[in-house]
Amino acid sequence: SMTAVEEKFSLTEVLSSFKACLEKENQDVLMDYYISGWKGLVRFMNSLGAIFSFVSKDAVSKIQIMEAFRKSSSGDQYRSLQSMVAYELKAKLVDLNKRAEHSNSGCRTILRLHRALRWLQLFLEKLRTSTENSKTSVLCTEAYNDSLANYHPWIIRKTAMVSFYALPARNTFFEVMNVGSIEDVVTMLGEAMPYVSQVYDITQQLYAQHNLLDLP
Ligand code: 1PW
Repeated sequence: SMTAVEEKFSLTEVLSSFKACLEKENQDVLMDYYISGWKGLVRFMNSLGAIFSFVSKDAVSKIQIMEAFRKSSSGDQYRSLQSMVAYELKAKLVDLNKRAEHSNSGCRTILRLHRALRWLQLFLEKLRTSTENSKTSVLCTEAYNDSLANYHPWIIRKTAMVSFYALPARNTFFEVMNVGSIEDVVTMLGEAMPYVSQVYDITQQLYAQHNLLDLP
């Protein structure tokens, strides 16, 4: 349950939010679970050390933007990513070419989280298939360069790289996940990651379909 995520951190529960995200009938991505999954990822990042909080701060502010939409009078429109896209586009609440009066639309905010989710996906997959001698900083940097780095200006890339060097070793990483032995983590990731991938793929398709992948 969502309360359990608040009380005791375990990456298993975080990743299960992404499983709960997908509505059975129509594959809509449910906002509340998406947000709850992200909150768990932030706790995960924060438990990796203070240096990494630079990375989580931006995710936190974006989560807050989405929670505010959800609590607003138009909250029902933000029930799923699909309903959000339909609503914001119809009501012209999205800055399409240049940030202006709708600088923090739900669409552009979720796009940033969506791109970051790709990083997480690549990184956890690398971690899952890593060996004892693998360096987390290298795995994280590779995942970053293949995803988010393409959207970040030089100064952010530089800061991100520096904070990756401060990442704990592979063993600590597996412990922080709070899942069990390394074999348990590997099994759990093997089972859970397909759900994260599915959420990623459906979101990517939704954004591509509406030409929203380059929102400023
Ligand atoms: C080990 C777990 C890794 C999970 C990574 C997920 C979080 C990644 C957040 C990176 C944030 C770096 C600093 C912020 C940069 C923002 O400028 C940028 N945000 C993101 C999420 O890429 C773009 O947002 P903006 O400036 O257009 O509002």
